[in-house]
Amino acid sequence: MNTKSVLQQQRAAYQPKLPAALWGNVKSVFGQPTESVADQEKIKQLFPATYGLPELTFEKADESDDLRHPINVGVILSGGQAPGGHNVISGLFDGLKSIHPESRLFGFLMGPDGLVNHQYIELTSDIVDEYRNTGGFDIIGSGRTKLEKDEQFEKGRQILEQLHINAVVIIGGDDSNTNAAVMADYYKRNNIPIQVIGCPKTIDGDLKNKFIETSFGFDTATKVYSELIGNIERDCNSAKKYWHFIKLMGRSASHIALECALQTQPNYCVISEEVEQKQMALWDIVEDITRVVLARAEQGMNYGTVLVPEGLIEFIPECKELIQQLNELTAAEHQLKMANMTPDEKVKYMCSHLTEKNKHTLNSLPDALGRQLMLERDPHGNVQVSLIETEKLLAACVAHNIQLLNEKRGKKSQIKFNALHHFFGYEGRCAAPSNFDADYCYALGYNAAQLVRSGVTGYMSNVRNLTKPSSQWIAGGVPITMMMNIERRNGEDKPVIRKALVDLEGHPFKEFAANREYWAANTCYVYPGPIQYFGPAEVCDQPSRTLFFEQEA
Ligand code: FBP
Repeated sequence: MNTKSVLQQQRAAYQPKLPAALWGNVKSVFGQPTESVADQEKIKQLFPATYGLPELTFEKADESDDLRHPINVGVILSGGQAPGGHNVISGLFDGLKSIHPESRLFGFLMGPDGLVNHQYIELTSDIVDEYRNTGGFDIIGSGRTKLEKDEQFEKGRQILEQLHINAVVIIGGDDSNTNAAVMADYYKRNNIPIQVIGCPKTIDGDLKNKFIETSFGFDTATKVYSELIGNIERDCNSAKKYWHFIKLMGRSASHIALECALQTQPNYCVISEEVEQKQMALWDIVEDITRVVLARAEQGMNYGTVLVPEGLIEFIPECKELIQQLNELTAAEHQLKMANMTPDEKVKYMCSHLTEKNKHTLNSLPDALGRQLMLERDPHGNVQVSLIETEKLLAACVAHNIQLLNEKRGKKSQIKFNALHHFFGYEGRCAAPSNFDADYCYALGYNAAQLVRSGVTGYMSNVRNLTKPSSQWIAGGVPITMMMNIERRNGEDKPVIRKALVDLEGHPFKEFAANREYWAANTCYVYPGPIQYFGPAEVCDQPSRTLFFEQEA
């Protein structure tokens, strides 16, 4: 029996589009030297071999500008899955073969660990063809190990030299690309001829700046979530008896929630960045949602939809302060002291080091949430926000408010409030890439092959002008150090790629803010339906609303 769905079989034949500059012969055009976005002197010291490199743009060339020889490349998928990863790999594979048919591509297994532990496979055309235009990272698997230590780079070097690999392409988010830059600088300053190239991946949409217009996967994931939200809104509007609290992935920034709100017009959407700017406490958010619930109840609408960004807790000022102090306790000296403690002893130790204010905040949170903040971190030291049930917390607090009101109201004027909860995250991360992500990812991979050919290191593959037809997309590379600043991580100052949060002065947020009161008071749900892969361009090839408002409005 065939294990592929009919759609999968048809979709395998889709030929992703490329920017015109990458068709045929390509020439490299270098721009001016660059500076990091902040903390220039410190970043320069930390990246002595790769700081200040010039931007690079590819242009169509009449003739090949160099001798063509086979290139061997290793590829790593790093961090959370994002739709389109397989197309980055197929684009990279095709790009390398277009440079020389004897070029070879090796995939390191289960993320950075594969490089360090020498676990790899050669990606041949038989393997790559199986995965074209499919979702997931299962072609080689992914992992979250931090690649940052000299010993790891040296262990990687052994296998890279053994396989005669000229370059490593790391497909990852801001943390993984930061590490790509660290590795690039290490090899370059030690005269080790291995290039390192990054590719901007994350459904969270927070790896973007002047040069990286969007990270791949955001488009598809938000389309999947918006379809599901639209379905819930229709159910909600049919039964008219539930308030749906829907948490959406996005570890830090609220781009996913904002994009889904623009696509589906819910009755309420929390934007974490606004919570922080307005210095709202948890109960301020609860009061505001309660206000909307009551206003709708007045109109006889005891139902609605509320979108909650996953990262909210870290933006509520009092929680942020608490998390910042807990982060300091992840520093080495404290870790050493806590090494042999039981979880309960660790909690006690941490509490004894908190300020009175932070102790008070911790005590005001549900127990389970407090323990999660203290104990559960990913390898990059981030709070594991996808485990925190903020949607349930908010719904329970609103229910509490309504109960207090109902106690004061007569039996006949009771407000009905029944909440249901949902969390959408993993549902969207491995979806088959939309046409936008299929094309964008293929172009990023193909372009990465050109970056390797041009001999650069410490660059991120960059394809821009994305709201225009793909033939007009601009391809090139951005030095990764250019996107960096110094931030406090695990109790230490570290160079990291600056995360792009929702810009409250930007067009996407302004569009939302101009409409949200109307969407709250009325029921104007939009039902986007499932991603379409075949059909007219206005149905199949539309970029996200965020990208549209950022680039076109
Ligand atoms: P990346 O930043 O690695 O792309 O991952 C993002 C993300 O999907 C977040 O939205 C989410 O908080 C997190 O990964 C979940 O991590 P895990 O896959 O380890 O559960």
